[in-house]
Amino acid sequence: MGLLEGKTALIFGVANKNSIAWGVAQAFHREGATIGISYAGKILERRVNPLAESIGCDFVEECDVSSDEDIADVVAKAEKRFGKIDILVHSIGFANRDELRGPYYNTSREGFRLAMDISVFSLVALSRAFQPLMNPGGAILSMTYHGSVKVTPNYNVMGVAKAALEASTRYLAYDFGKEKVRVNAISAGPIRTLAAAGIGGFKAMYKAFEEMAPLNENITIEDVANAAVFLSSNLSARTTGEIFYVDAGYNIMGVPSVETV
Ligand code: NAD
Ligand code: 0WE
Repeated sequence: MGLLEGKTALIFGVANKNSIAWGVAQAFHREGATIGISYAGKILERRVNPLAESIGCDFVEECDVSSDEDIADVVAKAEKRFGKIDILVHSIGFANRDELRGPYYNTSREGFRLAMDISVFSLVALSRAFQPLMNPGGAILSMTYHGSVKVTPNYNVMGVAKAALEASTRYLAYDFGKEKVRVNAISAGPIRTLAAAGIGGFKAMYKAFEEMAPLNENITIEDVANAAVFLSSNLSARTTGEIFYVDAGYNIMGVPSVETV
């Protein structure tokens, strides 16, 4: 029997087959969950529809999380279709590309606002909007990155946004405790997804990551997805407000290893 049998999950942030959110959708399907998918923007529709179909998911809704109206619409549709839900997955991040290079102090006011709105406030807004639909025993999950606590050159405003996302995870965990809903975040090592495409120096960072991490391996969307299964299932029933690292151990290192590999 699957770990998520009888549970309904809504997953935000599927862009294509490389998306972490898509890895999560597949793993949740494998574990017996009923799945709804949300994506941003009409152009993604033709990519996301066939993916959803392949796991027998026919709740596929467009939602731009910077729009209160879009959020209200997807909540109404989810309520109509599912009644209650058990799991909410937020796998969304965005900053203007020109904010992801050069000094952090060059961040513009509007660039800062946009990154915080889409990457952080959206978790708060979705949590509030879905709160009346969440079953006790449910879970809310988001995706973060270690650039929130240690400097990753060029990650810039996204690092600051992830710090706010992780703090939001703790405040939401407190709020939702009385609803018996848990709120956690997965801190994933670098993965070549759409959100990593075209980032200057990503390839070199990927290689350096592999050398530094105790397990000497990069991580995959399947690794993240399996952790998401755990954090959304009853196996993690007393874990909330936590930042759960799926990074081959990279974050525990203080200096790179000088041993021969
Ligand atoms: P991705 O590009 O596949 O996913 C990002 C998603 O955000 C896309 O589906 C995109 O459509 C969505 N999005 C952007 N603006 C939106 C808006 N206004 N409304 C709704 N959705 C919007 O890339 P990914 O790597 O799977 O990213 C998912 C999450 O994982 C992000 O929070 C990212 O910061 C985080 N993360 C990624 C990595 C990595 O190395 N790829 C590592 C750690 C954490
Ligand atoms: O969270 C992320 C990706 C965040 C991201 C990426 C993009 C690229 C395309 C947010 N917004 C955009 N906007 C775009 O236009 N990661 C953890 C992956 C990532 O991104 C980096 C990294 C790593 C790691 C950017 C600079 C340095 C390192």
